[in-house]
Amino acid sequence: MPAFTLYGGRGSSNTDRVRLVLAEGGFTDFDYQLIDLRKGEQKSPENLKRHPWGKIPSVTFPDGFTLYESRAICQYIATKYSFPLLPKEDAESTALFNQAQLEEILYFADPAGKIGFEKFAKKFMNLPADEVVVQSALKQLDAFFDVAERQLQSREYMAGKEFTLVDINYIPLIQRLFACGYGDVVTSRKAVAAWWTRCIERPAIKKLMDADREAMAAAAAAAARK
Ligand SMILES: N[C@@H](CCC(=O)N[C@@H](CS)C(=O)NCC(=O)O)C(=O)O
Repeated sequence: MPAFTLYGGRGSSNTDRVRLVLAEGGFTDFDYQLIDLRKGEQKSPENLKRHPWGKIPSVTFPDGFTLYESRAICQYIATKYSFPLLPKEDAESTALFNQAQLEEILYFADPAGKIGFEKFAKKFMNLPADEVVVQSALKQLDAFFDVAERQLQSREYMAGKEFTLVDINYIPLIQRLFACGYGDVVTSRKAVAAWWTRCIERPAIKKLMDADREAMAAAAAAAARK
């Protein structure tokens, strides 16, 4: 029996966050169940039992333990299976890690998520992007990456010298920014661009991102043939 089941979906950046942590940890002993967002399966009674907000991802363990919220799932899995993605146990390392986690959630995820929704997700719903929302989110992202640029001039990764979960937390939404044509918020800043390259050149991350890119291209080609 697999160690747990991950309920997630294609194109879901929050699911990808968990998949990236599992890939980086080299962990394959899990079952992956796809929830189809376009069919609204996330709002089904079964999924609501796992995730009271009717979203993905969530994980369930054979003993019934269930968890949602991608960052909480990532942290739990990294702790449970001892992935080297968490800070050292001293108070200062833990505090800096928590600080970096909060910066990602409070200053980055909202504007980046808005661009992902307006420019990426809405395409699949045949809805037009709200350009006012996009422009305002881009301004916030520029301000965020200006700060990140200064920080990354004196550290290799978001929480310090080591690659951690916090760096992975950024990857799916930055991928969406590139997919939507806004990769220059990263590539135009020297230290941020170097950090991004360090992250995506990690073999396990690269392998998963390449596989996802190929799968997306194949799905787009199949849809175009219909
Ligand atoms: N904060 C949550 C966000 C979860 C979330 O918004 N998931 C999206 C997919 S990426 C979803 O399920 N959307 C469908 C819906 O809200 O109905 C997390 O990090 O897991």
